[in-house]
Amino acid sequence: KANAVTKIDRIEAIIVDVPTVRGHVLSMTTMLTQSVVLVRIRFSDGSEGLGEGASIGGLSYGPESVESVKLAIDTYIAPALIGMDADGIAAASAHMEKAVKGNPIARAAVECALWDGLGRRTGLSVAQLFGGRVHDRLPVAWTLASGNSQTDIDEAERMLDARRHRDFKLKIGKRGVKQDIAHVAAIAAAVGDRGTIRVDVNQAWSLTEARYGARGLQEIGCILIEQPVSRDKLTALKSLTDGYEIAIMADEVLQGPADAMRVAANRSADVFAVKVCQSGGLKPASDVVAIARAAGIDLYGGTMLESGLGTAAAIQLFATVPEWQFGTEMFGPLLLKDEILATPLEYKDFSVTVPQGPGIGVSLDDDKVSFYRRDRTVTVKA
Ligand code: MUC
Ligand code: MG
Repeated sequence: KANAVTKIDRIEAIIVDVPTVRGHVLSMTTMLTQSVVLVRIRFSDGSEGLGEGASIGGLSYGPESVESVKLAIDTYIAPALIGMDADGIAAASAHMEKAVKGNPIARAAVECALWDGLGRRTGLSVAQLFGGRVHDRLPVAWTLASGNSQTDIDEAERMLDARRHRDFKLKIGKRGVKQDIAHVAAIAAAVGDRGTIRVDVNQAWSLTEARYGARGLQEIGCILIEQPVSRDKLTALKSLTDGYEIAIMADEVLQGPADAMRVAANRSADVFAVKVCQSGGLKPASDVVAIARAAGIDLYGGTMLESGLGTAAAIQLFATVPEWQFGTEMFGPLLLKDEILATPLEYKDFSVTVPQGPGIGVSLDDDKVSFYRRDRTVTVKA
């Protein structure tokens, strides 16, 4: 039938656990493994779409975990979407928002898979579906978070030598502010003019600590502080933004366009960390970008430490945005000990190449997925 509508037939959500290359020490937890949810949608014409939802450190980073993401998809999102028009992403997203409040990471994983499916069916990349790329490559920062200053300096040297990264984000907030400033100062002095230094506090500071931290960090040449205070403390965030030269970036506070509007309305931050998962999908993330651009807020392409799949999806969208004043941190797959894409993303010359090809432009290595899936069945020979 020429005009038969392609429908959403089946939505599968798989939790995979992949060890990290080293312990990733954050203010709230230390990650030894990254867990993500891979989503595969099968459509009635035989086509497929892939998406990914990730968070960081179980429930220590934010209100969703991979377990809650899988539950929301299996129990609420899949039944609501099965049978809907595969190409009607706006309708499916509206339906999903009606069926599931909050849970942006779960919604994002499914929405990404719908865009991937549409791209594969039409032969267009997700970047093309979002207006076309304006970049072939994007700059990629690296996070130094071994928990030890000298180990971090050695790691930074290796990244500079390999021309893999020159912008470094340091995870702080676990130790006292004074110790943290000394740690950042040591790394900043070692890196010198070869790169830039930023920090992510992951909400750990009170306003008083943050004031002391902002003053100290700007004096040693650190260029940005990410989410210094709790995501509930918008007034505190604004007072830091207004009070210091160092750029203040919003991360955890941005759970989609409505939060972006709230932060932009009072100009409570200088920069948005745009995260596809945290925003609720590619389209809402593009709305967050639009709000920032309209408000004169700078942009940074953020990650939830997705594997190559979710990272590639975000790269497709980020490639359509003219200016990322603070670059991106699309290094997720490089923090993982093993690659689950059939062909890894290309990292060189301090940047990542935007994948070519329809949809998100990547495919999974099915053997790796079988190996790392949490519910894998191991067959033992008798
Ligand atoms: C975060 O809070 O931004 C992003 C990079 C990284 O190392 O951790 C994440 C989480
Ligand atoms: Mg952050």
